[in-house]
Amino acid sequence: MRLQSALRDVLSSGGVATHAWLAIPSTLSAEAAATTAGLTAAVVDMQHGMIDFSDALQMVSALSAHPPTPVARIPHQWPAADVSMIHKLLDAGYLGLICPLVDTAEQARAFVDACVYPPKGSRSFGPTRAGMVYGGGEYLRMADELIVKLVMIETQQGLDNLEDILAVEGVDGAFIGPNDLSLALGVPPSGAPTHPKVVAAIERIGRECSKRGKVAGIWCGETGFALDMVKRDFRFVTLGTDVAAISQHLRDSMERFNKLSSSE
Ligand code: 3PY
Ligand code: MG
Repeated sequence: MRLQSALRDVLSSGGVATHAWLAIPSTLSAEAAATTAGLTAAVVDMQHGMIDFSDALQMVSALSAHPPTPVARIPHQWPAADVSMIHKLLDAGYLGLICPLVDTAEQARAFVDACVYPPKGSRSFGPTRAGMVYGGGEYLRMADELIVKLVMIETQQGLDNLEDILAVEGVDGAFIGPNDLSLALGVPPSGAPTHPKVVAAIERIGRECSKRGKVAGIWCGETGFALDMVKRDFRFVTLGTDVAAISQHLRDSMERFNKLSSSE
């Protein structure tokens, strides 16, 4: 398996990276996402997804056979964040990590530090699966640069400290959680917010990222919203989630079934 990251390639070239969001602990749904042509990444959500480390390990094994880059959202924010979980996810072969609810530059620094080998960081060496599947020496040489590190801005404190957080070396960009951000601003949670306060915060985060050449990303609950965000220079957007895909498909089928059967 060649050590390469579609996500790093797309982000470095200034392109738009689309991703699937996975909350179901399943290699099969991971493969359904990973075989979708054109998708840049698949994110395994260990914060709100029903996924623990042993599921995440099976899922990265399934994902890494396909072009989209395997990314994980770690389960806990700082100070509860478990550095050894970060090490294990990277050792398992994840090539991107997302840290939820980042409030301060110190937290962003601690996150990056855990993702990067000495002398720049303090990641412990032992890439048990990553070294094996991505080719040992090549992995050690490339890992720090290739692994995408995104911090989530979704709290009032994160907004207050935005500039300092984005200034942390090694942070590739900000990923917005629109639901938590809405709640933080006193607005009902939404995966496609329209409230002016939330829209203004999203625009500010986008602007501050662009100024510094960092990536702005956002979790999107609707495709139209994702496209709208791309038009505003957001470059890491959600195209769909496994749970919503199943629910939506069944709702559509039920509606069609009921319509067809009542017209007979
Ligand atoms: C949010 O909207 O708060 C998220 O973290 C998306 O999962
Ligand atoms: Mg959130």
